[in-house]
Amino acid sequence: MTSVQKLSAKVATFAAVLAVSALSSNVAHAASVANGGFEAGLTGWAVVDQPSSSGSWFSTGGGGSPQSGFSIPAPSEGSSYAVTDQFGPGSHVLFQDVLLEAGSKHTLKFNWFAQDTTNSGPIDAGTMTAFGGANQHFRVDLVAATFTDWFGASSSNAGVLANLLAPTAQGSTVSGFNTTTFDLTPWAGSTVRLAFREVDNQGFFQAGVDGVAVNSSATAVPTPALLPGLIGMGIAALRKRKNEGVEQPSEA
Ligand SMILES: [Ca+2]
Repeated sequence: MTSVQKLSAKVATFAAVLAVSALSSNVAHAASVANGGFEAGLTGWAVVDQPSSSGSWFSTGGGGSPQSGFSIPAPSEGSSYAVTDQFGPGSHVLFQDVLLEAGSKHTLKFNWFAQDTTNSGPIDAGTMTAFGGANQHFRVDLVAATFTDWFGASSSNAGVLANLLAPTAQGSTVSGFNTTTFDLTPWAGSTVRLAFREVDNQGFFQAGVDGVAVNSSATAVPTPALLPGLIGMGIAALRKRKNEGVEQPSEA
């Protein structure tokens, strides 16, 4: 093996190690959702109920809703999930902040249902307040980690970075979960607040959430297309050193 060949092999090895280490660091720091399957109740999640609301978000195993007793689906995975329930008008938020590592691709996935026992379809007053006109729907938003204006009278979209699920209401009785995926890569390098928002003032409404997860993968790994360039740079460096007489060929 000539010196040029040896150096080429070293450069190729270095590039391979670089690729592997980039993958490893990504796995170690990938975005993760705490208790995304709600198997530990609502641990890791924050709940905010609009003042004067009836009801809240609850942990459930399915069967009958926690307060009003309406039939609700079995969990989409594991043995429990999060659901809203109530005895009267209210607005409820379930949220968690998620750190999205820079240099990675992030795909959010979550399972949901939106059981409106009034069968009236989504009614959107344009805000998430339960006390400003007919309002009966479920929506999912991405907001900044500093966002707190959940029930503002101006607009449901105020401060929203992205609407992940438009105002929705299914009929009754819902038999299972829907699945939504969303690309969070544009927010890589920041912490975002993932918010499940339900409002009702027309009748009983059960919004369910389960299986919330972010799948992260590396985007900054050196690709095979870069390797010839790296090897070429190594060969050029060796030739320069040889011309300067710093290093003699080890084999004739
Ligand atoms: Ca679960």
